[in-house]
Amino acid sequence: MRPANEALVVIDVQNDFCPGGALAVPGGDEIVPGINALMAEFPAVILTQDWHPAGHSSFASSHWGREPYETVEMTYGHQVLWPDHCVQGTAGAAFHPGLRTDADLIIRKGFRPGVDSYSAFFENDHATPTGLAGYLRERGIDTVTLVGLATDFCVNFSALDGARLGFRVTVRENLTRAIDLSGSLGAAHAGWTEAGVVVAR
Ligand code: VGL
Ligand code: ZN
Repeated sequence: MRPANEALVVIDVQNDFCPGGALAVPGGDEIVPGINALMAEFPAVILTQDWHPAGHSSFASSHWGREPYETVEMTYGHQVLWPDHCVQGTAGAAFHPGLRTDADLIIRKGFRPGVDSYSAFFENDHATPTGLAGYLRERGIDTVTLVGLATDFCVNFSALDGARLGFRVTVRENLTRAIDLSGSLGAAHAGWTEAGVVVAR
């Protein structure tokens, strides 16, 4: 067992991000057994769950004449438009059925209609907190390992925000899978190097 200052944060291992889902990440389901095994090593395990209301502003279907994977300008900056996914209470929003869900905490994100939330720490305005940093600090946790979906979106922004907040962050990249939209995976790697995020395999 790792020391008490360490947590495993499992990002968005949900049906809609797995093959057959609305926003399927290639090989998204392949990481489930490895994540389950890794959970046993950590004294704290946190799951995140992308959790959008119907008609969420990150959905292309909410923008007239727009298609999924186009980018629009929101008040908080660029926003990729996604297929409808992880709608609250649907099967697509549920965790992959093989994922261990006996975690200490489940952080839901993306529930505000007008702002998307990739990071486990902040909404996409980079200002509104999810509460995760406070939870970790109150438990004396300063070191986090990230796994889950997708490498270049929710894992990436969680890693960068975690590092910015002063946590020691490792991405266990073999237990992530990427969307890789117009160079987003390469950009993620560059950002991690700059932010001091450690990549492990
Ligand atoms: C995610 C796009 C939209 C993710 C969530 O979990 O990486 N990507 N919502
Ligand atoms: Zn989403």
